[in-house]
Amino acid sequence: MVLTAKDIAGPRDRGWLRYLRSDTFPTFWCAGCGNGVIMQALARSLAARGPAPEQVAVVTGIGCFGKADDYLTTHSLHGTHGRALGFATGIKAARPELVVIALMGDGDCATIGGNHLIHACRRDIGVLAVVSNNLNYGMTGGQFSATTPEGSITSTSPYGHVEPAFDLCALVQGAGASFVARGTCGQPALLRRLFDEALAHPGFAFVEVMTACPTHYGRANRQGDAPKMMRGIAEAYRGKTGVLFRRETAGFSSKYRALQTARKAADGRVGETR
Ligand SMILES: Cc1ncc(C[n+]2csc(CCOP(=O)(O)OP(=O)(O)O)c2C)c(N)n1
Ligand code: SF4
Ligand SMILES: [Mg+2]
Repeated sequence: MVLTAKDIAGPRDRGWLRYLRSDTFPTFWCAGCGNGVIMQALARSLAARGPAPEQVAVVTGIGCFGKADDYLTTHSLHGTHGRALGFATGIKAARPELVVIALMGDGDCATIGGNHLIHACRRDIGVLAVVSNNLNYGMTGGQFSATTPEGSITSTSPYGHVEPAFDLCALVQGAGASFVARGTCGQPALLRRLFDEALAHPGFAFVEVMTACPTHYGRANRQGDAPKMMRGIAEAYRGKTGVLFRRETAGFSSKYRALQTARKAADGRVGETR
């Protein structure tokens, strides 16, 4: 039997289902993968904040989490690996009225995509960046990424990983992000609150979700089944979740529009918007 989104949602609070394309279910994700938890929390936040699906543009790169746009009724752009934030920046700059969300894996966002990440932070553009940090390249067979902890066993570090990992929240804060938060896939209510706050933020908002890839990282590092892994992740990040940094900002789009209006007024071109 193919489950519909309605079956999964349970009897209450179904407004968020309009963000999900249940005709495409079941998803590509393995049983126990944390990505579904993230997607559901995001759909609930969108429903609570109220933008219609057509006011939202979701951008993804390549990877397991990059499949998320297949399951959403929003606009979607499935880009190339590591470039989700580049595409998202272009969309937000051209259409600042849209809610623009980039959904990325740790490889997509911070390994091949690291350069786009730091510049999106510096630019402080009003994009919500969500990284599903499962500590490896899930889609291609569990290779190590820039967030794989030292000592981990992966398909490309069979003796234990020798490199240290990025702390993504510290990295993006240092690069200029004005909203930085961390949650885990074992805490959906926390995720929902973080997405609510991030969606209300006018500048670059970064939400890292520490999540479970039981198929590769979990199996290689003997972390047990998916529920055990999710509990373990929540425990490991106790005291390191929540909104970690926030500063007041107008965000790129407002600053750009204010400069443009002032310049046009000075040039006697009042009223022109382009
Ligand atoms: C330019 C380029 N390099 C490499 C690949 C192969 N590739 C596809 S997905 C992926 C890694 C995905 O890892 P991550 O972004 O962490 O997402 P996950 O699958 O773990 O959700 C790689 C290396 C590609 N598609 N394009
Ligand atoms: S390989 Fe890992 S990240 Fe990809 S769907 Fe399966 S559990 Fe999720
Ligand atoms: Mg990954």
